[in-house]
Amino acid sequence: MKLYNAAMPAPNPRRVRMFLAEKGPKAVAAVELVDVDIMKGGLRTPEHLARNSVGQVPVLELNDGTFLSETVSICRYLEGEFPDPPMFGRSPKEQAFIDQWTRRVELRLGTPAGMFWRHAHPFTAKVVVPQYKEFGESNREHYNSAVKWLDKELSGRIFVAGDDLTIADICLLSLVDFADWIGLKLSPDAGNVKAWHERVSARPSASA
Ligand SMILES: N[C@@H](CCC(=O)N[C@@H](CS)C(=O)NCC(=O)O)C(=O)O
Repeated sequence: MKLYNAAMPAPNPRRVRMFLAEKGPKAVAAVELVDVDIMKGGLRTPEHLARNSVGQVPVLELNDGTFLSETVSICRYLEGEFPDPPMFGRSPKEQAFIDQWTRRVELRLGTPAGMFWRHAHPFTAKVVVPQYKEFGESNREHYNSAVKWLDKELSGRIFVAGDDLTIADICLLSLVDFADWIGLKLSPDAGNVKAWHERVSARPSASA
């Protein structure tokens, strides 16, 4: 398999690399990384658009030549190929709760961070035309209140969806780090989120 990838700070390919690292060396070895240079227009080439018509990374090329996009969908496929350790849950109940948390991370925190990035950050000004700066900036507050909500939820919990690291933690780590990089810092009073962040960042997979 091949993973069309982009280096840090791109948050989504990082999720797949981290997922593979958590699955272990056999999974890592099964996927060749092919870097696509976002800054040099690599996502807009006919070759890449044929892999993913949306023009984004990551894309996983399966061994039969099929292209699969969307980070969580890619990880779900890899979960089937490399079931241990399970990161999408075992029982229907575990699976549903992990799905709930993954969606909450993406929707409640990812949406305001994404809107801030697209509409308030100078880096995207050339590609997001027009940028609605006031709207973009308004997402800082939405992100902060989502972090505040998450901080309460994480009280007494080791990982986002319970006692084991799951896809929800991987999504949250890459999101919090990317948000930090674009200027959305964790509030100093988000103690539970910070403790969780230290715990997950300390894993070797965090630097994959
Ligand atoms: N929903 C997609 C989002 C992928 C995404 O936004 N990838 C970024 C890199 S981290 C990208 O390709 N951005 C370029 C663009 O959207 O033009 C997923 O989960 O894979």
